[in-house]
Amino acid sequence: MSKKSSPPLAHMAAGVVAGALVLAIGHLVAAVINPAASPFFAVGSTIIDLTPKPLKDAIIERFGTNDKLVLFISLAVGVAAMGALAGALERRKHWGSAVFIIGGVVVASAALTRPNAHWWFAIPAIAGVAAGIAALRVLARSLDRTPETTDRRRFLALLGGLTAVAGGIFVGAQYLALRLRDVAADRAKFVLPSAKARPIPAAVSFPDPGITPFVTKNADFYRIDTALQIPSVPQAEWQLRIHGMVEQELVLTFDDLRRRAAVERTITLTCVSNFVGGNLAGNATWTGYLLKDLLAEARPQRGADMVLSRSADGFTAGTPIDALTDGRDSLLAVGMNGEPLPLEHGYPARLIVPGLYGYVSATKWVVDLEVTRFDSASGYWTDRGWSEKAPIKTASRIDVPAPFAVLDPGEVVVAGVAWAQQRGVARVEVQVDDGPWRDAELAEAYSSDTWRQWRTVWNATSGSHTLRVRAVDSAGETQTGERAEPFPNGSTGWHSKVVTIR
Ligand SMILES: Nc1nc2c(c(=O)[nH]1)N[C@H]1C(S)=C(S)[C@@H](COP(=O)(O)O)O[C@H]1N2
Ligand SMILES: [Mo]
Repeated sequence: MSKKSSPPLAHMAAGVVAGALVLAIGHLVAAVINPAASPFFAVGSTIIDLTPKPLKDAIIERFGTNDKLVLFISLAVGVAAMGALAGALERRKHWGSAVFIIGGVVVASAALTRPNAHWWFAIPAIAGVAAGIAALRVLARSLDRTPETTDRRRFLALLGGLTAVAGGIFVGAQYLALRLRDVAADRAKFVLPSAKARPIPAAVSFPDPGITPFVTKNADFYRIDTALQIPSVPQAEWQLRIHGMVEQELVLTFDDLRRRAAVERTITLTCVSNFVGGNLAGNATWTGYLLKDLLAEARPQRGADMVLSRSADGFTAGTPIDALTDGRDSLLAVGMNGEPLPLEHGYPARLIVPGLYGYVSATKWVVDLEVTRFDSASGYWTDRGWSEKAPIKTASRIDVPAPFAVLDPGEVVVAGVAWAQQRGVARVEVQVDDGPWRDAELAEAYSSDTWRQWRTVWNATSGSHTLRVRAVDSAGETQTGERAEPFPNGSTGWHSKVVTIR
């Protein structure tokens, strides 16, 4: 039985390398066909769509916006485990190939059920599995020989060589995908329509170090989406179809848009998944077109109460049609802080709706607006249990002092931001320990759709103290202190911070 005496570990290693080759070849073929069909992305996106809500929340809470990295690492571990199993089973009667074929069927099914999939989305999985099986056989054959030192050395060389080849192919495929659809170069050629925002007065900002800037830099703006790879939509290919319950269906290209008047608006965007005190909120100046004008051209029918927006990669959001037509600054945005939209923030076009959380309104890479009804359509997150309608709740945050700061007694600046989009922040109050709530000083309000800076100077005494903040909106409604999780329609509760004074 010397034929089967090669160590199981060697077979498992062979399986892991063959598994890496499945991914690499699949990724390469997908780079040519459609990056969304890559085994890596197809399975990853399917996992994102299927992950139960509580698990997803736990991951986001623990890892924040590194959630995608966590997913990639889990995928790599999963593929390695499957490869090891295949390698171990390949020792007997090529059962390892069966493992790869079953895996291939799962991957191909994931690819075929992606939004916008075509039958050829199965090809990367098939090509990858074929390459993986071939590699597994070659490696197993090399192991099946009497395990003498020279053969062992040859096996290790083969293993190392194939690992390098798999890695090289993966990196090459990434590069090829970028070159074939160089959307960054396309973005560099995008000319923003001219529009002038109302200037931002200096008085909207306090000079205190560490305070959140009034306008968030694009590079610092939070990013939340289900996209494992950014959809690439070149400007020449982009179209926005407005259809459904309308009198006049419209298909708009950028040439069409350039004949219309553009506007610029500063609006604070907020994610429903933001925990109290979290940083999933940002304020930017958006260049774009008023959605109420575009919708008016399509003439929505009576009875329509929702617009279902859809992205190039199949994400959807259901927005009350009123929020798009009631006169607020709801935008089809193409620019962010004077630049074309960054790729990860929706290039070439997205929606921005003041007063609504992003998941029901802010569709990035938007290509389709269907005028419809809440009783006949629903958005991505609504299908997963989040509320159908989600106005942004009044919130306030302490940014200064920094967490766990240790400070000297005396005058200490406490400062931060507060938001209540559409209503506006009228007051901010701060409490030290169990003392009275005192009014903070407010920076000038830019508009009711933007957050507002606040500050107060506290005469700190030695010891450990708890600072708390709450905002009051312009209707006189005080932010609730009742604690609620983000699910299903936004967290509530007062942000507090413990500071130590020497
Ligand atoms: N295509 C697409 N658009 C999307 C999402 C998404 O997953 N896919 N997420 C939404 C959510 S939940 C939020 S909070 C905002 C975040 O926008 P940002 O990443 O530009 O900050 O985008 C919205 N638009
Ligand atoms: Mo969000």
